[in-house]
Amino acid sequence: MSADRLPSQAAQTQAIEVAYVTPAELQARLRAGRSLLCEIQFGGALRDPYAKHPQARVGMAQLNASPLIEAWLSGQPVSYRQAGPIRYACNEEVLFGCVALADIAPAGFEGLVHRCYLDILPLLDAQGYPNLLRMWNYFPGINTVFNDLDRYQCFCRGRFESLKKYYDSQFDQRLPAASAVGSRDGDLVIYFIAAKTPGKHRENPRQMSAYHYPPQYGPRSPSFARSTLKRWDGADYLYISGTASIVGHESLHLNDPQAQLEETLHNIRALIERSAHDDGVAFRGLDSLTHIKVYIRHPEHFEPIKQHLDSLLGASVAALYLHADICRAELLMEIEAIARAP
Ligand code: 3EB
Repeated sequence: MSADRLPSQAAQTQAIEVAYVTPAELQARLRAGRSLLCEIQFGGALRDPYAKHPQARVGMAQLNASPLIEAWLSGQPVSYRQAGPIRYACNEEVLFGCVALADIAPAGFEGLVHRCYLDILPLLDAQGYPNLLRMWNYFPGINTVFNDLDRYQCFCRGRFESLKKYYDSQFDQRLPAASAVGSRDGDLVIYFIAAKTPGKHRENPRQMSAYHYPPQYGPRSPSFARSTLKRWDGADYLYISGTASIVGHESLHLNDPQAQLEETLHNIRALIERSAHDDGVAFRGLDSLTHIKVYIRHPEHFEPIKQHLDSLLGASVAALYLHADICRAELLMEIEAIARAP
């Protein structure tokens, strides 16, 4: 159906696409008629602090040579709105939202997360985009311990309580794909894709569902799906959550970045293959990846990781490399990705 559409027509109706681009490349896309759904900058300062579109700055340095913007674009007209601290952009199919909150003192962090999620969820219902597909969560001090829990565990409890309260008996089925990663400084930044129509949340056969992790990882388990499959704009998209060297529920290959990378890729391959098989989508393993974000704890691991990924995936995959803390102290890296078919 979309194959006999002219590319220009398809581009005009495109609901959503992501681009990792320089500011100049972004300007070119906007001049070509694209609209911004949201702009995320890693490190540095906001390009245009008074822009009308949703945007955020994440306090995370980029390891790539030239700094890139994560730009979420639409070929359809977009309207911009705001509800309290949540800024969002809507088109015919998606609502893209973004919140940046000054990260308050340790004792208040869990409550901040809880309130933030309880602001987001009813807004999505009220606006008619009730289906969360993908969420990103960034905050500083993710491995810092406060009152026997680290901030990731505090985050997980705040997120769990709000999602459980809101989704109730549908909790397991409605959790979206997500990333939760530690920044160096700055705000708690949460951004998300919600849609009028649902996606399909898909788990990884090699990993226990994070929402079933045993209590050794924290009093409330991480509330996210391993991936979300969504068909739009004439193609199938698999939004793959942050993925690390975890098999079952255990971290593997401590202190071995190369082995962690290979285990992570094994997990991503398994997710893609599971969806290809169960959903009958024509994914071709890692060849179907279009975008990756690679979070690296120690900058000295960047070169070997990039070399490995370049030789495995080729130059056609857009990549962002970020200096970040991973939620478990023993994890050295994490990769999130998007796969597309055809
Ligand atoms: C894991 O598999 C590694 O808490 O939202 C990856 C992706 C991870 C998302 C989240 C955590 C999250 O448990 C960490």
